Amino acid sequence: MSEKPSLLIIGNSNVGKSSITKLILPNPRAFKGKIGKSPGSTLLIKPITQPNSPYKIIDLPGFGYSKHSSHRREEHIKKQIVIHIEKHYEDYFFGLVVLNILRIEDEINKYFIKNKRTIPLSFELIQFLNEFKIPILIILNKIDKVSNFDKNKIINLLLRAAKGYNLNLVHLNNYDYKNSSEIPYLEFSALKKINLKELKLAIQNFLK
Ligand SMILES: Nc1nc2c(ncn2[C@@H]2O[C@H](COP(=O)(O)OP(=O)(O)O)[C@@H](O)[C@H]2O)c(=O)[nH]1
Ligand SMILES: [Mg+2]
Repeated sequence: MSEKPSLLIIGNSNVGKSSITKLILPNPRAFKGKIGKSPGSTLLIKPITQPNSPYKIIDLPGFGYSKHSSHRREEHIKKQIVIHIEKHYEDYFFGLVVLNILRIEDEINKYFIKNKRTIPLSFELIQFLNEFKIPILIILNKIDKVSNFDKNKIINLLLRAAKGYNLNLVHLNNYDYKNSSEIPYLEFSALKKINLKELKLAIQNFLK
């Protein structure tokens, strides 16, 4: 059934998954998905592909909690994601874990600084994808919304916290494609198309 390999785009609602999907399609204008609309709380898996794209894109919600649904509902979605990945992990050649750079400090403070026995949900998601050997790139989206100073501060905090969970994050520019023990990250702006070329290149590299 899976003719084309799949690219996973995963992250909480409103982080920019649909915006990024649109940017990496060969024909962005033909993109039918909605930007800025949060999907229903059920997991709707609708692969997005275009005739001249060598892969299909599957957009999934992250492990996070949103204001709009109950904790129980979110747990249910998380379970569905787990079931989907367990069943289809072999179809995925690459995954983009999309984070909103503005939300990182809060998440790390909540889970890492204040309560050392919990794990930030983004890290839990990354470890989960790691277990299934799906190579990932962490996209720190919406960097157009922060100053350079704050961007560096947030990234340093993220790298330090990740180390605490044995996750070695390196900038995509310093990432060694043969060393799978490191996880690359890339600061990004879907709005300003910052690092779009680098993202497309990374996808091509993993597609090989
Ligand atoms: N400032 C800024 N806004 C963005 C960026 N990426 C997405 N957005 C906006 O964030 C909102 C949610 O984007 P969307 O792609 O629908 O997120 P999704 O729910 O993860 O699919 C929309 O209003 C987008 O225009 C970005 O890089 N910078
Ligand atoms: Mg979306």
